[in-house]
Amino acid sequence: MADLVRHSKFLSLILRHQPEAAGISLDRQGWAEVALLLAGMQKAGHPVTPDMLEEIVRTDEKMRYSFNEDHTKIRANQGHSVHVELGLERKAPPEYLWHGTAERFLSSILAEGLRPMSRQQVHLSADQETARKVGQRHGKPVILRVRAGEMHRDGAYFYQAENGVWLTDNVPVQYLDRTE
Ligand code: HQG
Repeated sequence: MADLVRHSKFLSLILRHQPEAAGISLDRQGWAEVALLLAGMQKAGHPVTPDMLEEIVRTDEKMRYSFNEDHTKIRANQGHSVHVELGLERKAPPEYLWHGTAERFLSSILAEGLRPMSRQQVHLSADQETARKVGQRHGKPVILRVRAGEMHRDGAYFYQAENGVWLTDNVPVQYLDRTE
């Protein structure tokens, strides 16, 4: 099991940030060829069989990855730092979304709003519990409420990734409320 986690972290690196670490490239929509990916992972010290890859995708607790229909291609559902066009449809968000961050980022966020930082878009959670977990990854968590409905009515675009995570380009500070 520990092996699968190690391989999954490497997979995330390849499919979101650094495909060249497995000697492969992603297409414009972020897809990698499974056969090339597995060969590249093997060379990089991550021997993963097709069955193991299926298991990694199926059991991932955040649904980070998707296959295409015939499972010859795979991509990350969100979280990229490399430029990809996920082809998501714009979608009207719920009235409120949530962003979990750490206390130490707060003054900067309250000065300039939420920015994508190293990723392509700002990631927002549909519920507070998820936002708390996201925030905890960075330190003492702070949950911000995003007035997404209002932002959308004001003309901002929202997208929802395959795994339910909401995405938008940035969140100006006037749509943010600190909850705790
Ligand atoms: C913060 C994980 C200073 C932002 C999660 C966050 C998520 C600012 C950090 C997904 C800022 C970036 C994304 C500003 C934003 N000044 N700091 N103006 N604007 N920040 O990891 O949202 O496990 O890139 O609050 O579950 O934490 O990778 O983004 O704290 O879904 O699959 O800059 O990643 O999923 O951190 O997390 P991240 P995130 P995975």
